Amino acid sequence: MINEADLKFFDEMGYLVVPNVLTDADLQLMRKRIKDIFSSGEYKVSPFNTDRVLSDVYNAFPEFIDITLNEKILGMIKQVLGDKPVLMPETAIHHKWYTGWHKDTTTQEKMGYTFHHQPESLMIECGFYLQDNDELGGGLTVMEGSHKTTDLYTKPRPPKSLSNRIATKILGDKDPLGDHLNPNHHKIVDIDSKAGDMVIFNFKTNHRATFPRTVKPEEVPEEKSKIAFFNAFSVNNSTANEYLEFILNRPEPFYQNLKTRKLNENLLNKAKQLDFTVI
Ligand SMILES: O=C(O)CCC(=O)C(=O)O
Repeated sequence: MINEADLKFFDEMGYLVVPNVLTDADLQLMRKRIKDIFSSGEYKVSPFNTDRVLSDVYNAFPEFIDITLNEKILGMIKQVLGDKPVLMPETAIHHKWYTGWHKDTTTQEKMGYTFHHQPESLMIECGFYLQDNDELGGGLTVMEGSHKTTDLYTKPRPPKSLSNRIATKILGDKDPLGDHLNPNHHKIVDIDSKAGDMVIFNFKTNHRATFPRTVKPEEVPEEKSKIAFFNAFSVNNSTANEYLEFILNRPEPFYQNLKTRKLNENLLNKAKQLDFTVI
């Protein structure tokens, strides 16, 4: 479970790792099933999926409901967000997919939404990485405390300074001095998560996928290939509906399924059983 010190850490740093949340059996089952979904082409069950990202996971693959939404997991989500947290319709699986630096509020900020700046607004991603995060990547990299600083990713990147260009040449593009990426000089951390840990992060935390350091992404061996399962939750106040309105207006293909989406019966039952909200 999460203790007071964990909650304080989450509040200050904008992320938290809870070790050993998935059982070994569930972890192996999820890895195998997800690899099968991609290798067999079953991911094409929804036209909104790609061979890298599955959206609206619970509707197409309800077998993941019991594993990723159980009493222990919801108990911890409630410790962070309070009673009746809202599961947003954004459950996703990333497969060999690596994102660059962003906040999960960057797009809404760019589109002119401001509800995430309200003091009572809080949304989190709850991720399960199905491999250790190590030199082959496979987890999350964050800027500690960046949920408290302005979103710089809404603006086009300024040209790199001379010192940054030199550092990049020497060190490669590995956040060296990062004057355009990290002007607030947050500490950058590759989160030391192990397969089956739960990684929680604030939507406003600057983050990206941890890239493999020793090989190219396409050279990561299959047994270590990156698979991550994400649930987005909101505190139970107007944030959830405002966020829903925002994603309903997002133009990307990934979000078009929301317009005709029906809530899955198993998911509704699970929400009733564990006292959380689905919209
Ligand atoms: O795939 C990852 O590790 C990063 C996930 C991410 O950027 C996101 O869920 O917003």
